[in-house]
Amino acid sequence: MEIRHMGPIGALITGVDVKTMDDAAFAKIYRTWLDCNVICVRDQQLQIDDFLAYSRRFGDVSPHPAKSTRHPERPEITLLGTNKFRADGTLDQDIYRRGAEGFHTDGSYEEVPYKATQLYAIAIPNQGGDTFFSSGYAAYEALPQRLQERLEGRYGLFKYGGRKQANALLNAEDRTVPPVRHPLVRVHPETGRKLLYFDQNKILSIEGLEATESDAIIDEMTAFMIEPPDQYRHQWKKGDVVIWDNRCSYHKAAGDYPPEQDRIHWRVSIKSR
Ligand SMILES: O=C(O)CCC(=O)C(=O)O
Ligand SMILES: [Fe+2]
Repeated sequence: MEIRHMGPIGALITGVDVKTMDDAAFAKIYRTWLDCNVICVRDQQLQIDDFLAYSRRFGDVSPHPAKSTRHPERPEITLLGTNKFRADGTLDQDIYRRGAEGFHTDGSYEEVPYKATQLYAIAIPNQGGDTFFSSGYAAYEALPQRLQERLEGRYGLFKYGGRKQANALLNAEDRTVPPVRHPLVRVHPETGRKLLYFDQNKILSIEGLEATESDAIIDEMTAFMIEPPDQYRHQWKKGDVVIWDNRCSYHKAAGDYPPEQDRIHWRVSIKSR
């Protein structure tokens, strides 16, 4: 097994088969993942059960609330990039640009947000379609001290779709779930490092602040998230298995590939046991 560090975050792992990897090899992968926020294991040939079995080594696999994009027979699997053309031939932007509306974390609308998200590349376009990652640790460190102090001990209110109510992928009955609260400055449960937890697409407000200050801080942090520090840009190859630590990372899809080409992933959300 070879591990190549790709920059301040991100590692590329080759020379291993996740289907047959022993516990010692997995421990090394897991440690690298904690250290690097996001890892790619390249050149994997997986069936759905293989992908789920490997994913379960990280935690419990949990079906995504967007039921319309679940695999028809395997609800734990979300399909990214399938059915992006409607019956009338028009492009469904909610599917094509899923995850491309800025750096975010997954599942901040859940009581316990996902530990990790993992994607397996089934089909990759010949241009565009990269995924960007960045680090919640570096974001916290780079935040102006004034904001670090203002946010310490404070909670954000989060809801699927956020202030824009961008919830087209949810079934109508799933749109009324109440917001949940999460501390905005957190300590990672495994690494012990301090991080900024923020999601511009799902945050509604910061608890305990006047609306004007809350909105101003959210706008300032959203601007900061346009180019957060410590980024890694993943250029996909078919057979890549990429997992990010969703507790301390942000990500976004580039959303820029030729729509007539396929870009398809299997995706799982993973929770802590
Ligand atoms: O398609 C991608 O590159 C990432 C999409 C995304 O945000 C996600 O799967 O959570
Ligand atoms: Fe995402």
